[in-house]
Amino acid sequence: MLAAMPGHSLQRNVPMTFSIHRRPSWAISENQATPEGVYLDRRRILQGFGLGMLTAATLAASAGVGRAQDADPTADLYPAKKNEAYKLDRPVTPEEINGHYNNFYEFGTAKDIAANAQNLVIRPWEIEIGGLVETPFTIAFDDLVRKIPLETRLYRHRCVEAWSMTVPWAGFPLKSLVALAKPQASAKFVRFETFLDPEMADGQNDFLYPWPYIEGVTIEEAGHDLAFIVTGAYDKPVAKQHGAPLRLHLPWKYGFKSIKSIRKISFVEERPIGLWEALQPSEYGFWANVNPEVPHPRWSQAMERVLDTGELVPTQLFNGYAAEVAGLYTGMDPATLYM
Ligand SMILES: Nc1nc2c(c(=O)[nH]1)N[C@H]1C(S)=C(S)[C@@H](COP(=O)(O)O)O[C@H]1N2
Ligand SMILES: [Mo]
Repeated sequence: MLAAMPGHSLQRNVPMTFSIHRRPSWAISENQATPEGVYLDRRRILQGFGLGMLTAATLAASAGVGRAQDADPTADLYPAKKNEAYKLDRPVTPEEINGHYNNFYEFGTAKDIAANAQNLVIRPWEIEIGGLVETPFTIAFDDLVRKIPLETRLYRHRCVEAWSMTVPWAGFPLKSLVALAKPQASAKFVRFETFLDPEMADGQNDFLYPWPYIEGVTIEEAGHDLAFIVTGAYDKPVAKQHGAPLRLHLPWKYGFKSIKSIRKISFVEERPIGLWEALQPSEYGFWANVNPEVPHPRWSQAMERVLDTGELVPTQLFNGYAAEVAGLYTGMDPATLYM
């Protein structure tokens, strides 16, 4: 049994009628949907995650939804050149698996929010960069994404709920964006904020959560080469359910730190308080560095369940990136680096 984030069961057996009802009116009909990434045995999804009521037709329909729109103006940037320095110890998770097993609470608290997330409007999309910088500015995503060369990196992702996936992300190091922002010497943290639009994202009408989604890292963490701004995945612009048009990925930290659909980046002196920390500080801390020996208050973090295969494997310190990132935390007790 997988663990779930606060107040929610995993809802593994929710019928997929949810996504059918939420299909936007412009969605193409099922027989037009020709998902290009159908390279997996669908029965594996059905069995592996107990989604017994999920039909192949429903899956194909929701996979096709994202392609019903106008062509993405950044599509020419993909595939981005692969950075061979980033290798995996396990296969890449099939696109359709992690494209249908998401945490994006703006679009609902279940894992099957992919269809509902197609309501996310990603153009125009501007990113506000401010706080302790030389000159605050706003930049259109379509301009930003052409300012910094894109690369493809294979990364591991470990959710605090004890499941993991591997993704071929494309994007650029966060440090390149920091350089563009020109922070002042007094900036100690970088604070990220997701959009706030309850009409577009119906999950934001759920007043249990302190919207908008916020996350933060230290300026040193932001300068680490592993900290990555994701703009693409699977050799095309990143899908809406994964946090289009741009999201963060910090592979050595629990997944909730990797904020999606970023609208605002601020350089600040005070440590930012993320949405999960604001909601439940005893369970979700600022550092959130993956550590098999520090249990979540309600479950063990010793093992993780690999998406697709369902295999249980040992969790690794810093999610396997200790050689790269441990130096960021010298002198700090690894056990306290969860909170
Ligand atoms: N804005 C926003 N960002 C978010 C979340 C969210 O609910 N809203 N969920 C987080 C969690 S808990 C995880 S595990 C990852 C999931 O990313 P994926 O759905 O692309 O696998 O996104 C993170 N970023
Ligand atoms: Mo997560």
